[in-house]
Amino acid sequence: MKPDIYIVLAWTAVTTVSLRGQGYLIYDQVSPVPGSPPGAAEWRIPDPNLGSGQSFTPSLSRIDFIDLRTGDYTASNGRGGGVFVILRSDSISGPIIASTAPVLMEDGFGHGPGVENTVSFFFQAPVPLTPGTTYYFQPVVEMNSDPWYVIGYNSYRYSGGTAFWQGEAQPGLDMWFRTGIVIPEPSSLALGLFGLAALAAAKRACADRRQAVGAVFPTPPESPTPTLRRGA
Ligand SMILES: [Ca+2]
Repeated sequence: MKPDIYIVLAWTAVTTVSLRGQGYLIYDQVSPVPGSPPGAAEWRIPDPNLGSGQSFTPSLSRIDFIDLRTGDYTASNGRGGGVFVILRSDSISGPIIASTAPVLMEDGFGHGPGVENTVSFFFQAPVPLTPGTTYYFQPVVEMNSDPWYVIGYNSYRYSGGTAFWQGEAQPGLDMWFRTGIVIPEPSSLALGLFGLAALAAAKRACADRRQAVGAVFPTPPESPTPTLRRGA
């Protein structure tokens, strides 16, 4: 049982990087390698052929959300935007298998250097995927929305897919994205039961370390100087 605990803890430490209100986010596919510079490629959404997006190849059998770096393409015009992400199978124009809830953003959101623009798009229900199969996502703006941008770069070297522009693959270019799942936060009852189980396991381990009756104890080293005995 102990090795299993170590495996779970190690796995959690590697892949769980943030805590959400209702649970832990576990990332599956992440396009930028650590230390990548900020994205310098920009996709205008929508593009003329509604063909902007990115392919990816999941390793998990489910997806709950996609993170993008996105923002208002035209700031200070009094118009914000509503953006959502659709998920397709087979190709960038293949069947739509799921869609996220729209995220509404105000005029000027994410506009300007250094302004926070990472946005999480959550699917309305967990979407089952086949690990190792390539899927395609597309950011979409709602009707009457201001155009929006999505950031990417040509140095992410994401090996599970590539960006698309007007329906055409853009080898070497990737949108900045993260896909992942949400693990619900354990309930108080579950935490309490886990605590009791951990306490019982600790007691068992402690009992195992006690010396058995009749065990041979190592003798202490001889004292280098004679000890005075009381009354001698
Ligand atoms: Ca605007």
